[in-house]
Amino acid sequence: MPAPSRTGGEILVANLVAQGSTHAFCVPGESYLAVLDALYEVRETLPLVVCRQEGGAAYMAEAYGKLTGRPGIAFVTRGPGASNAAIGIHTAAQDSTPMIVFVGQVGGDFVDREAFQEIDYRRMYGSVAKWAAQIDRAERIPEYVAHAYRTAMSGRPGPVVLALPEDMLASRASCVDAPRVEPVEASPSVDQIAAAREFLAAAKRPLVLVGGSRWDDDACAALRSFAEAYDLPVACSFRHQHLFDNRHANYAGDIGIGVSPKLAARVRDADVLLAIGERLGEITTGGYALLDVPLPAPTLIHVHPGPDELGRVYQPALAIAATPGAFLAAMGLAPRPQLEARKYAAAAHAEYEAWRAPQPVPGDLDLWQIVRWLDGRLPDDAILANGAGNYATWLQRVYRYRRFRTQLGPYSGAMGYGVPAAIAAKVVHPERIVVSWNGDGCFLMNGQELATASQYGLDIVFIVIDNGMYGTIRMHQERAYPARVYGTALANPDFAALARAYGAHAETVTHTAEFAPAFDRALAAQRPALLHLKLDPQALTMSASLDELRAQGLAARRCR
Ligand SMILES: Cc1ncc(C[n+]2csc(CCOP(=O)(O)OP(=O)(O)O)c2C)c(N)n1
Ligand SMILES: [Mg+2]
Repeated sequence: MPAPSRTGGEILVANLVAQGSTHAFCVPGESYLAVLDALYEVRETLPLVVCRQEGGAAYMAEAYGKLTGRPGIAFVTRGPGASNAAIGIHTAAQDSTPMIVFVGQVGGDFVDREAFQEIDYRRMYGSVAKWAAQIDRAERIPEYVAHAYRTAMSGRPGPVVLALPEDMLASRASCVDAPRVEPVEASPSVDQIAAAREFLAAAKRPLVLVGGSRWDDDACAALRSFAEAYDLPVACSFRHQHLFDNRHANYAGDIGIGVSPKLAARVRDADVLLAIGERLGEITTGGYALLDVPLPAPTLIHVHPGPDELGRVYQPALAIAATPGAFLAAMGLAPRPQLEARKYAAAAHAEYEAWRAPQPVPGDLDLWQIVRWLDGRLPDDAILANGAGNYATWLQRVYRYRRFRTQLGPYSGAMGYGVPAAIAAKVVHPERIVVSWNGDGCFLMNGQELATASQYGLDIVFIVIDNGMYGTIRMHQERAYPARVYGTALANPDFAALARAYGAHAETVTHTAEFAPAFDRALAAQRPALLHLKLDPQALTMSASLDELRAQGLAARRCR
């Protein structure tokens, strides 16, 4: 029997369903009405989440990719919509997250005239996306969608941008849908495993560093058994603490912005460094200073699913193109290494615990205590989402992530992520507690998505840490140009009143002791809830006050 005739929109949606897509995030546009019409038919199996800004929609799709390992889907309109979505596409690229952004495009009859809102997305996103293409013929949609899924998920995952000319979407074609695709597996060779075991067995000061994507529950379980069998300390890269239970006796801490000096020393002093999944980027290497370029002092065993990432900056002694799961399964539980190395793991964990021990901070609201309370209060499967700013360092340093996919944060350091990522988390896991952790600057980058949370009845707890400034930049300003504050102060709205206007439960918290009961009321609200935390501007960093930073900056300037 010949395949039935369908519109491009119908073929596209049928192929997303065939790929197992469970949600799509959008801001609508007249450029892709045929897709919206086809989505209407599958609203039960592939529900659409309509957002208020494409930056929010793209972040949600990116977070969906982190939460599921399959591409998050965003639909945005031509020029303006595609431009707004850029931040999510860039984040997916830096974070190695599978995502597909479909962009409406002018019809073939107007193309290349710079028609209304026309952009060539292949050129616009050519250097950011992993693949950017345009589907010109409806009968080729199944081929493009299958290729987009495979590209987004395989090797080093990343974002794909597919442009959809309006006339192509409305045209009819007869074609067969593509079957569901899985990411291409990459496995180590027998010789590579033997060599890796040999290096580790001889190591006296080994360190495992995990990060990147392509992890799954089995790989995380295998990491745990592997670390226990070899008695290895395990450090997690920036925003990847969820890969290894932070309470585990072998957990050594995270290596990213604000790395503990003792852990940084362990990286420098390691004799064998086993990096699994992490691409060894700028943030994980302390600005390429923790390890020498191109030949690091430790014997580097680099395991990454994308062959292009191996030896990109650091020349490994052993380069293994493999997924974390395939590598760890092949390593198995080989004999224990030297006794000396075993003591090493326990010492690294003791240092981590000391690093998260509270220190005094100025003001009535103590984030050390608040995050410690959350650490005890939240169940293991609670999901915490944050963006970028000094406020995030408390969470990163004090909260102990226990389970895979409970941490959503941008490796790219992009602001505005905490609100939309939390929405994606609650959409994917409605039964779990989701906490959105934001600075005042960060929150207002995508605070409009509170409307989305309210529209879909998502009972997320949004926390806004208000210090009246873009604090991170103020910190850098006081260090480099002390006492010349410019462009970093913020006059803020009443965040609780703002949240109430969106239909959320909201409270303002000014003292540490008020936080716990307010948080419990927020959890019980059964609708979006926001806690506005007023932080003393002096509590600018976890260890130094604003005045101390300024004094240090002034002293440094006198020496210059
Ligand atoms: C989209 C984006 N714009 C700008 C920056 C630069 N930036 C990094 S942190 C920061 C300030 C964050 O302010 P806030 O959320 O209030 O957190 P705080 O540092 O005050 O705790 C800025 C502007 C960024 N990382 N991302
Ligand atoms: Mg701030």
